[in-house]
Amino acid sequence: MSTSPDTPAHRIGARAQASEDAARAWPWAEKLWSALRSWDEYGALDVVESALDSGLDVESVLLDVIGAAQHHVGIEWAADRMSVADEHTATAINERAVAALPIPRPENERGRIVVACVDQEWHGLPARLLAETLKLRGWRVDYLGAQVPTGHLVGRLHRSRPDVVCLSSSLPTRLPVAHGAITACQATGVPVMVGGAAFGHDGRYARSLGADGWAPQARAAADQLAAGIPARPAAPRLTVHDLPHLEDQEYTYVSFSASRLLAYVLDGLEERFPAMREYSVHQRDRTEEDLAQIIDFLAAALYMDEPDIFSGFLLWTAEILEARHVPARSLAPALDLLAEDLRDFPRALVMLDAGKRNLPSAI
Ligand code: B12
Repeated sequence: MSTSPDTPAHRIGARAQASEDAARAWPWAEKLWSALRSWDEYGALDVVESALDSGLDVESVLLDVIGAAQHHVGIEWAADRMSVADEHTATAINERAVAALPIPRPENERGRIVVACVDQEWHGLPARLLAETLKLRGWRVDYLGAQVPTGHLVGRLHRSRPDVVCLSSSLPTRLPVAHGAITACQATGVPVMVGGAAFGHDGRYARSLGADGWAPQARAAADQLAAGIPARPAAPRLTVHDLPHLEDQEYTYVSFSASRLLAYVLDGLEERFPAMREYSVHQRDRTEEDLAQIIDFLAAALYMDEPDIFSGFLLWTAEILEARHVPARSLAPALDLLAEDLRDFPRALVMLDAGKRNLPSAI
């Protein structure tokens, strides 16, 4: 995977500029957050307009005001201070705010970039922030939005022949799909840059999946692309060439047995965690949803051979449950049940054990 060809001095300069912009933008991000919290769409648009009038540049309003406020939405939702409906409203208002920004047609286009979320990935806003940033930096951008089926994405690349395709994913459970999308896009001869929270804070999952480039944020991505687009990919390859451990079939087994594993754990939990017998229908539904996600994250961790993906998600789930006053104690017996069913799968057992040991001791 190519690294940024710009110099360290350039990078430090760009980072200092970005943090200066972020500091100037912060009061506006707080104002926007207040408008989002009170579902005040017109108030939010006024904040954006005033921030621009105060001299903040459009890119800073996009990333340091709208992006920062959106990030805060996630923190408040996780802490149960915002409902899912509040989060949806805030995201919709922020999407409107992005659309209201003055982003002119570039006079001399640098080249053409396709920006898309991988299939099953609904987090379109992070990709949209990237797409608008690239437009501001002079690229012609085709923004394809959330959950783009890989076959249709490839069809578009054949027709529009962009210089690079930027693939976004926020959830690590989409990494197997992202891998298929990366190799399929590369097979068309178009280099692939990836980003979004799924790829890890240091981009290590992007490297394992053979992407041609990765950046942590939209600004860094735009800086890298301005310094030079990644090289055209080498010969087409199969996904298993990047991840030889997949030959053990553990990922395939867990992902194909997900529904059966879920039913097995749900049945067994009633025995091991008697408090569940008193659960309301709503609590039962939530538990089922959480367990389904735990199995999906185990599958993703097996795919990548990265126990941290699983352990990190369990910790996150424990925090989410505790914030909602749902006992997170049911996690440990659920992991035991999974381990019993998956007793012939050594990598899964290591991950389940590491995940259990990593849970907060109070659980
Ligand atoms: C809004 C939101 C949603 C919305 C998305 C709507 C939309 N139009 O985007 C909806 C409601 C659909 C949603 C659904 C879910 N969500 Co959600 N969501 C969020 C939230 C609050 C904001 C996301 C966002 O816009 N962030 C703002 C931007 C600025 O984020 P960013 O990643 O930093 O973006 C930058 C970089 O990543 C980079 N970048 C992005 N793409 C690319 C691509 C390339 C090529 C490059 C180089 C760079 C790059 O540039 C961006 C700008 O600088 C986050 C919380 C958060 N803090 O992010 C949770 C969050 C991502 N969601 C989460 C979850 C769990 C879910 C659900 C599973 C919930 C559920 N139980 O159903 C579903 C899954 C849906 C799916 N299949 O994808 C969790 C993920 C937890 C985890 N451990 O992985 C988070 C972190 C919430 C939390 N606080 O815990 N969600």
